[in-house]
Amino acid sequence: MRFKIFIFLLTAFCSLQTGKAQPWYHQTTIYQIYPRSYYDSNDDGIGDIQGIIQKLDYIKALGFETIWCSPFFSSPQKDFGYDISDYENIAPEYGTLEDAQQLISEVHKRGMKIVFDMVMNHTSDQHPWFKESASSKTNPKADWYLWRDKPNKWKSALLQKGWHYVKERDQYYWASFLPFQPDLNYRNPEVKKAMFGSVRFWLQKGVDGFRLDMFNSIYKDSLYRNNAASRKAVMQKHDAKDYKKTVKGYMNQPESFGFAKELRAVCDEFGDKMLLGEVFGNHAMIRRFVGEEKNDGLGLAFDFEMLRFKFKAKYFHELIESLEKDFPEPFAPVYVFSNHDRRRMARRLKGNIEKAKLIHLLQFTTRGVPCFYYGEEIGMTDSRMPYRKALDPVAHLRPGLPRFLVDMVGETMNRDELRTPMQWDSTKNAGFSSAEKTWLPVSENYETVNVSVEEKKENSMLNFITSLVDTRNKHAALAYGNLELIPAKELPRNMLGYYRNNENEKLLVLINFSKRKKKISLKENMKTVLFSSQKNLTSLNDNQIILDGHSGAVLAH
Ligand code: TEU
Ligand code: CA
Repeated sequence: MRFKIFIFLLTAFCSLQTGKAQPWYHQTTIYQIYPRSYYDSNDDGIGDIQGIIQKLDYIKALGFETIWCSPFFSSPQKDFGYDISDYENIAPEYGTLEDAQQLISEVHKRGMKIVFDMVMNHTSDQHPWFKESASSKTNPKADWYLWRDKPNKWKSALLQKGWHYVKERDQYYWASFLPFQPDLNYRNPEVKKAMFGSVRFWLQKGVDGFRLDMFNSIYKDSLYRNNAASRKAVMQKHDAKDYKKTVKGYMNQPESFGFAKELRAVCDEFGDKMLLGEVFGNHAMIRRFVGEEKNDGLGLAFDFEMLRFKFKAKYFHELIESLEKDFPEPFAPVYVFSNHDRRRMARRLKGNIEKAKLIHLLQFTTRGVPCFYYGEEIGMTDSRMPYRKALDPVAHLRPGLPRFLVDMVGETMNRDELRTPMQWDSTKNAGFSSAEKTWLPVSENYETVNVSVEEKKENSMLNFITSLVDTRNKHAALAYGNLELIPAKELPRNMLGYYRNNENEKLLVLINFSKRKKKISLKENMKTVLFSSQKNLTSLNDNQIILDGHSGAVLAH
């Protein structure tokens, strides 16, 4: 007993010393891989698990700790893996269960972590569970999905028809996303048991956690009320105004917040595991998923508002301020600027790599977890591909919709454009595969934008990202220190500045969003840790720093 108390005190003391009171996943850095596009090890034109294994040293050298892989489980691939037909097996084009196990252990050998993508909200319509459920009203799985005699007025997440007719049952099933992705019924305890079984299956194999697909819609209003009624059921006084606008009868149900805690408890059986929720909504809503009082729901959740950032100091000042206010310790925000669904950063910034560097500078130096999409480290951009030839089913939903309208809002309906193969070098297929045809065409710019070219170029995005992640890894204050924003009026126009402090160090981050050169007088003598640009204009002398247009710096005492 005494020994136990001693160990307890010792651990408490050590965590005070290192500041590591938070779980590892609040201090980590995440690199997202879209397996189909990362590296093709057997030259069939499709990226695979062995391909990822071959590139682990590359990711390690970049400095990332955690890898999140988009799904590679058994699937008819109609939504490229987000339509799962067996949660405990691997689609043959990606490899085998042994490959997945090897991936986990190779990641761990390098001192890194790996999280898988769990799509719990829906299965594929080819999943044996659904086939059985759809076969009659009386089979043992009849109640595993959401069946109704008549549709209500809900629309799918894509604002399309969400109820789909099945003759065998003379009924409709609900699908929050695409018609071939029927939603599971978590009010049936057997469904929950089966899904938690699959979660445990992977935890037993050593996976470090999960990214959770479409977590808002896990539960639907049990009475299938049209949206007006369900608003009241979950709204509370402190909800922000726009809550009313976003709530839908199939989203954000009280049971979903409870489910987050149950899932957390399952993970806790295996130690500290990352649960990263794909949650849409305002901060108040996100807090319901991560925990209102304590961080006892999902460990982390995305805030996708920032994907549509404005390249302005004011925008980021407000973003950081609100994230600090709404996710103070023991919570941690996630800083995400691109993923496998939305436009890449270079595309949003019209190819301006110096600007993109600044967003990343902010992403890795704020308090929270940076989540980084593969290829961003070389400044990959979206290809432009006609919607009618798209492999992505989403691109075919509104055939009459003029492309320029989608462009105008700064998004794309064709997710193929941002899922093109990783550009490794200037050889055939950008070194991704030596197949005649890759699953998606390699981007046209691969001869100039690739890992091998950028490794040799001093001022490249790749070299910047490598030093940036390294800076974050070397300075604990960036991973877990406080964040103190400098009031805008103390800085030149369109500049952002903040301190990151812990018990041992104090760092200052300065970012010039303007295209004009800026001079800042520092209160104390500081030295440079990192500059976003190697240009001569960015310099530090006699307590004064001159920042070139669109450049930034990290300084330390
Ligand atoms: O996405 C859910 C989602 O609502 C969006 O990000 C969506 O992909 C986008 O608005 C469409 O243009 C998740 C996954 O991230 C996505 O890849 C899957 O297709 C989807 O769920 C279904 O599982
Ligand atoms: Ca392959």
